[in-house]
Amino acid sequence: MKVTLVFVAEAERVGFPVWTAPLTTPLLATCLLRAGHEVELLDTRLIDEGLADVLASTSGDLVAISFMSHSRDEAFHVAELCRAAERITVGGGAHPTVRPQELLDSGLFDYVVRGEGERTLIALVDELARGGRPAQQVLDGEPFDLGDYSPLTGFDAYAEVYRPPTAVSVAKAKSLTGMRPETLREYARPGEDAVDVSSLHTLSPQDFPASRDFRSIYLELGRGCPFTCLYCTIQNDWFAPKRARARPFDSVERELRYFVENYGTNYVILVDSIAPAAAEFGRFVELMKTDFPDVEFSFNATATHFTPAVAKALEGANCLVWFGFETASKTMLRVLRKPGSVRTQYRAAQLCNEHGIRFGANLLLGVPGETTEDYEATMDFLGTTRPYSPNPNVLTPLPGTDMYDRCLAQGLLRDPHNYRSWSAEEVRATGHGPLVGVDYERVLAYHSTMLALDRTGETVHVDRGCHLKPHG
Ligand code: B12
Ligand code: SF4
Repeated sequence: MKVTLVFVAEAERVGFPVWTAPLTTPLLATCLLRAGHEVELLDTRLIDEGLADVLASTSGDLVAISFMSHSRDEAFHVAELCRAAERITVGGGAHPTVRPQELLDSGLFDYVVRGEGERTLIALVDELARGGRPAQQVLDGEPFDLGDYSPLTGFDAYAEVYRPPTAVSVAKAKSLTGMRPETLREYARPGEDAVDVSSLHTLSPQDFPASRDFRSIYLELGRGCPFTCLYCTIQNDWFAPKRARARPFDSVERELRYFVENYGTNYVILVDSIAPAAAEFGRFVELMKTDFPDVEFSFNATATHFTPAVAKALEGANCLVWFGFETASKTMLRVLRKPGSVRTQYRAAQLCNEHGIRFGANLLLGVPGETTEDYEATMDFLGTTRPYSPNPNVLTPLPGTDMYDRCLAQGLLRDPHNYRSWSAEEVRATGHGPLVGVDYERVLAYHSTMLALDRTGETVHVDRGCHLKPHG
């Protein structure tokens, strides 16, 4: 059977709409191919215009659509177009997992897969290919045996993402930078309609925020997070099992080598919720130090997992650690059900500074009940520890989390059915945020003060949504 796998997400906007190809659909595609099915990939961010025509030109009998909550409306539109063409539609990913009934109630989806899709999607496609029709519409994803995780290879749909072009037309450069064609012509190659992307990297961050050439990939060492942070979708074990599972190291290493050798990958982003908890994390760090010293890598860690042994192993590695600190207020840490304590956060940051390890700090602003004292405790922490990159985010409660349910019950959600993430810019422009009763003027003031502490000296983030930062 032929399957069209569609990834629906928000464009990463700056420079190129997709900076890093997702793992999700290439991994599902690899599993489907291994099971003997045909596959084609589509990513809505790479379609400039004419989505309907592009979809109509695909030929999968079944269209499998992956999306997070904030992209629900676009994903429903894709499903609508496919349904009109009488194709079978299947939804999967974070939003279908937390709100399966919403998909069925829309009448646009034949099936919804909750949680991990590798085995369940194949079982579904196998059955449909045999002419069967599963009785259930909501299928619980059977956890993937990571022992079966084949190394991924490149897919044509993402060729320009794995290795972005070194030169673009003046018209493209205009759309990337918003600069006038006359000005851009000064950067163009003599007599040619081509601007070297390296010259765009020299522009001010307002015009072109990336100051270097990123050829990045996402990579998984394993899965599982034992914690239940109040605001995070991963708190649910129906999203993915909480127990730790490790991917065979050989599979990780082969995938990494493939992308570095074939696409010149120079940045690896581990998507693991807590990378140092992965069984082979130490081996991975060693491999990066010895075989790929020029390839930078970033990963998520909790303060509790950042032990002296981990810090020692990372000394001299070309890496950036992202800590989900969120706050340094004792009260707020408890409210958010974060693992560890303020003391462990100071210890983790201190270990980084002692061992010369660059670290970023994910921070949540606008949590109901947060006081000026709470914000000041976080400012003290940032001022003392000086993360390389503080990354403040406005809290938008995610459906399927206890944070969302509590805010809903207390009548705090401004628009419970709008799942879009709020950026500080949107809060500034509208004068309000996703929650009622939160002092967003104060949120914005701290947001700016935190950003001002940035030490990167270069802009490597996308709208501060941070393309180089998978987050827990
Ligand atoms: C890497 C990552 C990112 C990356 C890359 C995202 C991407 N484009 O691929 C970046 C940093 C860009 C990112 C950004 C955001 N992310 Co994010 N991200 C993750 C993270 C850490 C890992 C995702 C991943 O790649 N996993 C590995 C792949 C193989 O698995 P998977 O995607 O989970 O898919 C599996 C199943 O879901 C299922 N499945 C998925 N799709 C489909 C489709 C079908 C048909 C089927 C059958 C099955 C299926 O099968 C897959 C294999 O098991 C998760 C948290 C986590 N640990 O899972 C959050 C997570 C997905 N992100 C989340 C959010 C909210 C965001 C942002 C909105 C945050 C923000 N405020 O800006 C943005 C939006 C970005 C965008 N452009 O649209 C939430 C989603 C919650 C929700 N209800 O939707 C998560 C769950 C984090 C959380 N703590 O709650 N993110
Ligand atoms: S925020 Fe990180 S540590 Fe907390 S539940 Fe989510 S993935 Fe786990």
